[in-house]
Parts: sequence; structure tokens; C-alpha cells
Amino acid sequence: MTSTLRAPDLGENVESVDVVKVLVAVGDTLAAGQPVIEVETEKASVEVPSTLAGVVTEVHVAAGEALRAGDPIVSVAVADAPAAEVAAEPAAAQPAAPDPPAPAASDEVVETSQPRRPAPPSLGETLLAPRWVAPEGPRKLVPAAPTVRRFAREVGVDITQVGGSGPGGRISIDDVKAFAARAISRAGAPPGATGVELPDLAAWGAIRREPMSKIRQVTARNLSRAWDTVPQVTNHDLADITGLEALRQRYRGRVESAGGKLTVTSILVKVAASALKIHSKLNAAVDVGRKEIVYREYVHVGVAVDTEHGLLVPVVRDADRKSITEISVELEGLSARARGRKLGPEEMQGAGFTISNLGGIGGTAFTPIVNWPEVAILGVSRAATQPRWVGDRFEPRLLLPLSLSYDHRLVDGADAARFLAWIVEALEQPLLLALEG
Ligand code: CAO
Repeated sequence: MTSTLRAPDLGENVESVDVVKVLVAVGDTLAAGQPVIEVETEKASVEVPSTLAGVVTEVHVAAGEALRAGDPIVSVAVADAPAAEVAAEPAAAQPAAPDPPAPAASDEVVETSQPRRPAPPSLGETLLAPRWVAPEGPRKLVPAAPTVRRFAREVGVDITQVGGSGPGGRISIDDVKAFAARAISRAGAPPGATGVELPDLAAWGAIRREPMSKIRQVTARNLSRAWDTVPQVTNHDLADITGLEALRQRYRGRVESAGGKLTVTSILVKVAASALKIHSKLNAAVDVGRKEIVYREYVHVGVAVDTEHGLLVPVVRDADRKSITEISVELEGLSARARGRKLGPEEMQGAGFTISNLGGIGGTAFTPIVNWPEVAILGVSRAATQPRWVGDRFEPRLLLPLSLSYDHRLVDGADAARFLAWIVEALEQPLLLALEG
């Protein structure tokens, strides 16, 4: 008698899977549990074993075709059994050493044929499961698409060692890259953050050891994670702040009487907040697992403060809705509390963007590290008077170097250049803040 093996329930939200390979041909003798096809979704690929035993009389699918629940896969001449149609079980439905279903099982639909066995997971569940075991033995299969496995092979990573960040532990190319980066850094890059044993530095002269402060440990951990997670690029630009500096000197007394200090940083917080409202991607986050971009509807700006205990980043909330005077007053209080170790943890959380101004100290440019899960950070170096060609001659102008690092997974170079150009224009023509900010 002929029975037809059909595609099982694929699971919620899985409409179809792609057939990658057909593993049997007409005339083959099929054993129960033997894989018949290999299918793939964007989540993973898996072999689908037969619940039938017999001789293949017809193959209904071909590589490259889409397979929906209930679609016929193969027809099999089953010895001593009436014609029937059964649903295939995905590989994960089988224990490591399964009892192959008796050929007679093909007489009935799976749900009723083996009532004592727990209902098998759907193929969709299987594809999302963190690990599954091949029916024929202990070979460990991992939830990763063939492209990801191929990539892991090419870069020499054992994919079974990689933790997946996707639903059900699905492994992405980013996970493989992060794993490789950690392995490389463990093998020979900056210690301290990675726990790699230091070589014997005392062999070359006297040394002194001090325990790392809590702030240093947190900084090391956060920056290592950001470095491992975010593929980042830095764009540089120069803003002519000659006019702005004149305004700053003119109005600093007014801000001082309000209790703040009118500084390059406080002005930049306001300018960046206005830019973030317009260029909302720079204020967003990447949810890789859910393949979504998360746009913040608020503008909270973190400001890196150098303290004797280490780097702290208090946050100016709703900076877009505050005046430069309000921001100056708030920043004065936040940086004083940071230096006095008086900041509460909530005052250092929730930023969507960070500004790091090293200009009070020096330097012409640097590449700040994106403060993940943010996607961009603005580094500011020391403003210096330089000759600039204006009209038909050189003029001495005060130029402020700006360095924007960004998460290239979300922000393209052109997005970053446009964002930075807006900031430069707002610093050079502050009226832009009133017009667009
Ligand atoms: N170019 C030229 N001068 C600058 C400047 C710049 N980019 N930034 C600040 N200055 C000037 C200020 O205008 C001020 O001069 P005046 O007294 O004439 O006004 C002077 O330098 C000192 O400024 P400040 O440090 O008191 O104030 P600020 O708002 O500019 O900076 C803060 C505040 C908290 C950002 C700063 O004190 C700080 O801690 N910076 C270090 C941040 C840091 O460590 N970043 C690295 C993080 S990654 O390791």
C-alpha cells in the first residue's frame, strides 16, 4: 500500500520553509527515522526524518521549493499497510536514540497513532530550539542557518561553542564574529578586561600592584562589551566656533548668575539634542534578536565626566526641552556630584547618546567608543585658532574638532556625516537651533 509523508505543522509564525536538499530518490528503501529532506528557514536548517518505512514511489518536492504544512513530501510503498497520509516529524521530535516507529504507524495520522508518546514539537519549534540532537546519534546540531555555519567554518570557529543571541538561542553571523573577537582578545589583547594572565612584568624591573576600583572594573567590562558588540566607525569634522565663543563670553555672566557655567559642553548638549530630534536614527538602538530598530521618543544625553575615581557618565534628561542655561546649571550639579561620588545609579542610566569632551585637557582628535546600547557618541577635542580660507583670504578662526563614532549596523556613513554637518552648522549659525531645533 502507498502512504504519503506530509510536512508537519511548522509552528506559529512559520508559514513555509525552504527545501534545501532532497535526500531520497524514487526506488530507495526508506527506514523509519531516516532523513528525507533538509529544510531551512531564516532561523536554522534541519533534516526532516520519515515516519514511514518502505520503498519510495514518488518524490513530491525539489530543492529550492517552499514547503507548507500538509504539503506532500514523498510517497512510500509500505509493506502490509493500507494507504494513508502521515505527517513527518522534525528531527528534534526524536530522542537521541529513538525507537523507530513501527511501519504500521503509518496507517494513521501521527496525532492518534502513538498516544503514549508526548506530542512532538512542531518543526517551527524545532527550528527555534536552542539545541537538538540528530535522530541517528549524538551529533550536536545547532540552530544556525547554513550561511552562518559556513561563515563559522571559514573563520575557524567551532559553531557548537557559540552562544546564540537570537530567539531560542539562534546563532547569527554577529554572534560568530563576537565569539571570534572574544577568542582573539583572550588570546593576546589587553588583559584586565579579559582575564588573561599577564606575563611576568617583574622580570623586567620593579612593579607595584593596586586593586582596580569598582568604577574601573565596570568601565573595563562595559567598554569590552561595547567593543565586542558594535562594529564602529568614526567621522571627523571641524566647526568654526569663533562667533559662538564671542557669544559664550558675552552671556557667561548671565548663566553664572543662574547658578551654572556656560561651557562648550553645555552648548553641545543642547545642539546634539536638537540634532537627535531631527536625525532620530542616531538616538535609536538595534535589537538584533528581534530584527528591529528601537526609536527613543525621548532625548536623554549622557556626558562623560573625568573624576579622580574614573570615568562617570551622568545623564541630562529631556535635553531637547531644556534651555542652554538650564542644561548649564544641571550639568554643573551633575559633574560636581560625579566628582564627589554622589551620583545615584539612575542618574547614569537611560541615555540615548553620549558626549565626551576632552577639549578642556587637550588633543586634536580621538575615536570615542560607542556606549552600547546607544549607537553614537560625539567626541570633542580642543578648539584652536587656525588659519581658515574665508572668501578671498585666510582668517584666524577658532575651530572645534568633532569626532562622531557610530554603530555601523544601524548608522551609515552618510547618516553620520549629515548628523555631524547639522551640528557643525548649528554651532556656526546658532539661529538654526531656533529654526529647526
Ligand atoms: N576646546 C577648548 N576649550 C574647551 C573645550 C574645548 N573642546 N572644552 C572645554 N574647554 C574649556 C572651557 O571652556 C573652560 O574654559 P573657560 O574657563 O574659559 O570657560 C575650560 O576648558 C574648562 O572647562 P570645564 O572642563 O570646566 O567645562 P566643560 O563643560 O567644558 O567640561 C566636563 C565639563 C565634565 C565635560 C569636563 O570637565 C570633563 O570631565 N571632561 C573630560 C571628559 C572625559 O574624560 N572624556 C573622555 C571619556 S573616554 O575616556
